[in-house]
Amino acid sequence: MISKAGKTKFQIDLRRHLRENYVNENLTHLICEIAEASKYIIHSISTGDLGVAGTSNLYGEQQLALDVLADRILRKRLEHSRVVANMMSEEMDEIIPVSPDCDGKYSVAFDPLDGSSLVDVNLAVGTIVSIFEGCDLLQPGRRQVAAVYILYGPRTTLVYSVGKGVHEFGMNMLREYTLLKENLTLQPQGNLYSPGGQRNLYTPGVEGFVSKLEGRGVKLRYSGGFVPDINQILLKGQGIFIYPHLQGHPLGKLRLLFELSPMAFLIEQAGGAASDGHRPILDLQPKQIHERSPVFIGCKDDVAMAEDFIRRLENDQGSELEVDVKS
Ligand code: FDP
Repeated sequence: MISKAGKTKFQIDLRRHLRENYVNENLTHLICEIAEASKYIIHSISTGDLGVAGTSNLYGEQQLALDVLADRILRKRLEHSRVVANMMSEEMDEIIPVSPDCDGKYSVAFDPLDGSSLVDVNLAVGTIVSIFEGCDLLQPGRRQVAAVYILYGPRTTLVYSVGKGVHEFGMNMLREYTLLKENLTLQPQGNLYSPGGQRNLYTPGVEGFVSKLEGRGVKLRYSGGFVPDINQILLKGQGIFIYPHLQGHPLGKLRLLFELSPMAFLIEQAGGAASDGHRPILDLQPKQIHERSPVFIGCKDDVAMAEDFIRRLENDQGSELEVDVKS
């Protein structure tokens, strides 16, 4: 409950907030289970082994022990939730069936520990979750019914949307999530930017766009972690994050299903936009689980400006955007 002065009169926990927003019982249960899992993940991050697990994921990247742990924690929680039909994790190479009965159930795609290369240097990391109704996970992000991320920074916060605005919760001393801010909203244009990828590999449209931003006096604010960088934009109410197509890497780096779709859902809910440089991220039909896409995400006008630069300076629209999971 928010008073006229914008102050929280008393603490509203996550479950209560979901109920007060008429979110159905199963989805409420699912989001609360994800929140429960995050308590064990933050515990592992704070106290766990930062060494290498000795395994590697699909892309040949070494998995830190914490990736493996976070993945296991979330998977177990979802498996036993009784409301999940299918799930897939950024750390796995195929969809994991949980229940053959899809009725009233949800399918969940998640990145258990995004930004894991930042763990050893003690920078902020996060968990990202995308939720669809029924069994199908290979759907455009616009069909998500909910998206959630948890940011493990100096404080642990959870941000969710079920398509009725974007809301931020903080973990208190009792490890409960209580409401911090409701209806996070983005301005049309921002004064900060978070650019991923190497600048010397930028294509003419992206280089033109970034130079234009810099000419406007926009400040560089990049943490190297997708969750804290998106959280910064949502909480400051402005800014743009890009991980563009690069020379030699036409699909950029970030994964559509585990990272981009859920963040695009949240950013659009806050009045912003997310594009692959040509069309909204939420309209992209994924063909493969680990598909990647370039991304320009944040304030609406800034995203539109990025698209405009790419349209004018790169005439090979979409030609390079075929599926490439190896690059
Ligand atoms: P990480 O590899 O550390 O897990 O997609 C993952 C991600 O981090 C994002 O969190 C981050 O924005 C991006 O990759 C950083 O990419 P670079 O390795 O190119 O810096």
